[in-house]
Amino acid sequence: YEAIETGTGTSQYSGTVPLTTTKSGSSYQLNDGARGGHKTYDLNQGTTGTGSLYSNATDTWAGGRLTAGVDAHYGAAVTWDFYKNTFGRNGIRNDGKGAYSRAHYGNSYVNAFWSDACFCMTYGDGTGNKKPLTAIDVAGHEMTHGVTAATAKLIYSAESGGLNEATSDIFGTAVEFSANNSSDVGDYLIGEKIDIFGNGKPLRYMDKPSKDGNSVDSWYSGVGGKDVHYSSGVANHFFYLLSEGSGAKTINGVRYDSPTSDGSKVTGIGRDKAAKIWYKALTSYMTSNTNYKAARTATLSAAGALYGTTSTEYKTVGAAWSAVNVK
Ligand code: ASN
Ligand code: ZN
Ligand code: CA
Repeated sequence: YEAIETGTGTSQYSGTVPLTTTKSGSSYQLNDGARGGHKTYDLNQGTTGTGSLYSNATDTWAGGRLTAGVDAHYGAAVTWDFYKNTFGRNGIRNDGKGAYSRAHYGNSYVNAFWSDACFCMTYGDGTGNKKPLTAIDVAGHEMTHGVTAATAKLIYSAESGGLNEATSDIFGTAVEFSANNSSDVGDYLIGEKIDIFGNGKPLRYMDKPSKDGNSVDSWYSGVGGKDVHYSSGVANHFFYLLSEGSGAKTINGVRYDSPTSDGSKVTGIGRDKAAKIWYKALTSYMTSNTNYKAARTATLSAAGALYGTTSTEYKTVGAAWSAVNVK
């Protein structure tokens, strides 16, 4: 007999978090029976297979190799809850089945990735094995690649690849806000907790993507030739403008200043509505070859279906795309 339990974990980035676990015999496992049986494994620096399912004598998870497992298990739970509570989506493939997560991949591996082949999430430990890439926005980003693969299937190159990446940044960010975690608060920065550069700077900025030195703030002919993590800037910027509007703004203590490519002013409709529009576009209107111009059409169709074509929401979608030069 296995019972669903609620344990407590000490995470690396999110403070003390609740964990849904399973009691099996006299020990506990990171096996989430409330979210499709999502399990978290310790790869123990390996790079293949599943390593070992995290288990512990008590339901209090803290210290050593457990830490990255705590973040990974929690990140999968808040991502599941975001999709369920916000869109009624029942897991990554909307079939009620949990994926699984693998922590401690490789040695000083500075990346995290989703794989459709294993239907699983994998996290490296970062530089010197000290900064696992297990923060909430990274977990939400990676698992969203699974959602995109199950829906629009945006091809991971050229403009559709930028849209694929942006979809992961958009919902990774939405997961981070929805988790409402006081140690890892919501922001429009990507990877601000994992310190990949070692200087405290985030990987990406949605209010002004060019702040990272590589991403683009607005569309131009040939933008699809950029790495997908940089061409994504057009859509990340669109999403920020649609949510929060142009100009300066402070949210959860972070200062943003979002420009427009044509000097126009955009008034945001809020991130919840913006996320609903993007999700509807992703799941109803985008296809594998959708490019930026087609994304404009897809999100307008989504806003029209959700709010009507004479709504402020519909008009702001058009204004926000125009502000990133997608006309
Ligand atoms: N962490 C990266 C990403 O999700 C892995 C990759 O380059 N696909 O974008
Ligand atoms: Zn990605
Ligand atoms: Ca973030």
